[in-house]
Amino acid sequence: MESSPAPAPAPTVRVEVADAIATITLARPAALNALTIPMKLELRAAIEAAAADPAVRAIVLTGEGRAFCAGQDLKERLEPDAPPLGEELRERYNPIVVAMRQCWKPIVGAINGVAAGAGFSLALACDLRIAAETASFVLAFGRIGLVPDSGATWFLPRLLGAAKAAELALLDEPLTAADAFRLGLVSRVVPAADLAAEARAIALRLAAMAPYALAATKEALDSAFHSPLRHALDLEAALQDEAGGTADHAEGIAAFMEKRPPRFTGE
Ligand code: T3D
Repeated sequence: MESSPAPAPAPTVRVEVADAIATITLARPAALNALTIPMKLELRAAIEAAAADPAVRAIVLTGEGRAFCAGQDLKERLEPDAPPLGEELRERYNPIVVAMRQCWKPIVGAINGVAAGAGFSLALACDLRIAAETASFVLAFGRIGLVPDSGATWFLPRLLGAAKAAELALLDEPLTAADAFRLGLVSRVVPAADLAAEARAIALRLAAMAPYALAATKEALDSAFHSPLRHALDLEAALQDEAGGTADHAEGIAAFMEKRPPRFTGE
């Protein structure tokens, strides 16, 4: 008698698309959404699919349960066939970060709980971050004899300045949500019960804006991180040429003249 095929493993990343927003939820709550290899592949695929989906104009990244993401699943690392760390970064972590930064749609991190290790890095790779009062952030790499990765050493000095970045990275100092707000790492802190609604409200605002202008703004901000003023000015001018040629720009002007809200279509 033929045996029936093994059931497919449960997805560890959930995606819901509604009202032009893709909500991507890390969904291994019993392990604080620690990242396994299949989960990393699912997360990258989810981001790339949302980036390519014409029905999506903004993305929310969040976690299920009491954590945002506890970083690498340390139990998986103990498995005998665990790949070398550098390979894991090059082949699975780094492509997620690149997909998030190359995605031309804005990504709102709804940080619902602890963001540790590469989970902190994922939060940093979002365009905007809002946090529940119960959220916290810790690099945690030093505690296990590792180097902050998945973009943490790139994002943190740029977002917080060199001194604070060094304190977090070298001392593994944890941050509460209130600390993160004070440092400018998150845009707002809300009661945990309000986080999903607040993230949705921000994503809805973004989804109603002119998509090309948002994409070009994201590109200009990223580029400015590492380019001289002269280059930033040139890039702004080139992107503005493009934005100025869109139907959405014409619609924005028309709406202003007619004293009504604009209806941006992405054209
Ligand atoms: O491939 C590579 O390794 C290279 C890439 C590395 C990137 C990285 O992310 S390295 C950093 C990895 N992450 C960590 O070191 C964080 C480890 N976790 C913690 O420090 C703490 O769990 C937290 C600060 C995140 C939360 O603490 P707490 O007290 O709220 O929860 P807990 O009791 O420690 O954890 C609850 C459960 O989640 C527990 O499982 P159990 O005992 O109830 O069955 C714990 O084992 C599990 N868990 C938490 N973090 C991880 C994890 N399981 C696997 N991997 C984890 N990272």
